[in-house]
Amino acid sequence: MRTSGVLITGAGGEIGHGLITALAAQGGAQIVTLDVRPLEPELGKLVHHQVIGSITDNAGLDRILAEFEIDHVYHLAAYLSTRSEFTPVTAHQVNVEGTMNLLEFAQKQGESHGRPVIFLYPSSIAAYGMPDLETKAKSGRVREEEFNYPTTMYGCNKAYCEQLGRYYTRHYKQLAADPHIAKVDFRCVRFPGLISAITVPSGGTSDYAPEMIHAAAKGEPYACFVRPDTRIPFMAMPDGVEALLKLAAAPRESLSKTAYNVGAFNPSAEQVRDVVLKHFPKAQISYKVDEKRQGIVDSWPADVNDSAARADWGYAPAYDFERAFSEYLIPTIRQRYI
Ligand code: AKB
Repeated sequence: MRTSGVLITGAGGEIGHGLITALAAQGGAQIVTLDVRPLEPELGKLVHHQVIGSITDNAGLDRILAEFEIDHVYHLAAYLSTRSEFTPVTAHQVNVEGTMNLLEFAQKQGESHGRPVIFLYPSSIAAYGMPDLETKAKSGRVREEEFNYPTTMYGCNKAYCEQLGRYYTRHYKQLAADPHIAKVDFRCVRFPGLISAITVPSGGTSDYAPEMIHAAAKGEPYACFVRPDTRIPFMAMPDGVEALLKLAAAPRESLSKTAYNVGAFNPSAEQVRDVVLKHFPKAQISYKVDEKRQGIVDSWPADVNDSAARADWGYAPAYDFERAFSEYLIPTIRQRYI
């Protein structure tokens, strides 16, 4: 039986950790990774082949094209929102030109082995832009078609790449004689803030919640950079990984959208602080608001309507706010820093 090849970019990142572990446990896939750094040894053991390189440089992708038959691409590599604001041009090169390279790679793979290549893309709530706090409070659970006016370079990159993916899947080279020329089957979720018990985030703006938890577990004081009433949706990492795997496995004909909202829980920063203090009573968690980063988070929705994901491919998060902390985050993080 032919082993299906899976390519994961940004494999050493937060989602990559959980995805590699889950795919290796599932078995039946030859995991090939592309990242600028070697994977941690424990993670490296679970993959078939590592390519060290950047998605902005096609050399690594050409090598993978020549050596492996890839049926699934999980394109995780990206600069996150805060980091992208400090280097917007580099963010565009990595987030957009890098994604173009991967879409072209997937198209060429499909042309060479003749099968569609399923392309999973983690977009973000950053693709939204709420005009003001009043509208944010009134709008509640936003739908995919609403408030698509991102205010950050990262958000613009994600929104544009969603459109690129839709082009490669539905309109690629539409003037060509061959009607079956498109080989990319692009599928995308707009992730909320993801919280992992295994890794600490870097370069994002939803990082205040995971940073607060990890600091408390380490016994370090933490100054939260957003106001206590700040509210955006979050999700436990295992649900994020499960969402990608479930969307990848869904029959193409059941998908009515290119990009899907996926929600789980949306506590205020104060509610996160309260649950952290419940588990780490000695934790010193204060507030030192960074008005500019606050502005970014205020432009993101308070919650998302994910009824389409639930209807089309059975998305159903296992962790609500309570369970995410009591059964996943706190026990695992506590273990990590003992
Ligand atoms: C970020 O904060 O940049 C990311 C995101 C919400 O997409 N975690």
